[in-house]
Amino acid sequence: MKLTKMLGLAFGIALGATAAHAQVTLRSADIHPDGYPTVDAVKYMGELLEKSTDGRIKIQVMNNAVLGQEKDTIEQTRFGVIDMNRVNAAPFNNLVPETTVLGLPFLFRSTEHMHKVVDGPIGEEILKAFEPHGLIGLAYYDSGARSFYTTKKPIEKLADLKGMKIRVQQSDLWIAMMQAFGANPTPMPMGEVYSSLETGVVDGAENNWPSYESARHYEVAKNYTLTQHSLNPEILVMSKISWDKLTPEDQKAVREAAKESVKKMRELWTAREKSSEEKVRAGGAKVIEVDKEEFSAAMKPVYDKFVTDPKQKALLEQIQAVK
Ligand code: GTR
Repeated sequence: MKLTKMLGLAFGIALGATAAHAQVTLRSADIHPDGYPTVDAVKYMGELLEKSTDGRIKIQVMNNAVLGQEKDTIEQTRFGVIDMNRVNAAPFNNLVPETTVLGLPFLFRSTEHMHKVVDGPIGEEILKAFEPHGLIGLAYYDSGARSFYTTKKPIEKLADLKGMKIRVQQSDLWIAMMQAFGANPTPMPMGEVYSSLETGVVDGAENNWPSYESARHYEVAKNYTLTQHSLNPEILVMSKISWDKLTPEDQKAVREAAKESVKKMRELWTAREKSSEEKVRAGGAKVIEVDKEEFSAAMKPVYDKFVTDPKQKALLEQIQAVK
């Protein structure tokens, strides 16, 4: 985006928010299409917020990546050009290292375990870590389990990944994880994955059922291997610049609406995981079961590399101790 346009947009928001009781429309980015649970959850949050602020604060969800791919929208959110952003934890890893622990392979024992962690003090601590980087962490949304999918050779055992070009999210953790699996990681934004699979730039990628389905990756990569290697959640953030323009009461209303939308998101997610799985199976995806132990056993180097300082070690131990 051109600088003049960026400034214009930022200035527009500033003007709207200066006068007391001014109308504020918070623009929220998402790469996913209409009807994707994250998109609908933020829309729902907007409805709640509009009600609780007597119509003063609205949210405009700008999905389908109209504001750009995730790495770029994160930067724009830090600069206050975009007010809110719903992004997976992975693209935040390099900026906010505290988020890295959430994506560690085979960390969470179940969705319930992940919920307990993000809903509790550990989750709060990680959300707070966004602030020095110009972002306010508002909430965690579900993202299910990520599994591999490939265009040609199916992954039936760990050795099948050897040398395969696998697309990963733009995060050092994810690059290291693919290397530990024996694959050749190719970081790129989600928007480039379909054509990269189609043209053979990569041999495969990995994602949850809903993204595999909604981005139509199953059309070009039909072998879906249930490794379920990470339950990395989605994170909803707000620009600190936009946040600072709100009164403390309105900030509270934003936080409450965000937290409230989590319940809705979880319902939407459970339903969508099921319908997406059905759709891709009906669409010809071949689903492969594997011995997850074998994949998990290869992950020690990832933990050794990313859980290094005492703070991270403590965080990891706390997460593992959550029953
Ligand atoms: C999806 C996630 C997106 C994005 C995408 C990806 O599951 O919802 O935010 O991170 O994965 O792989 O790039």
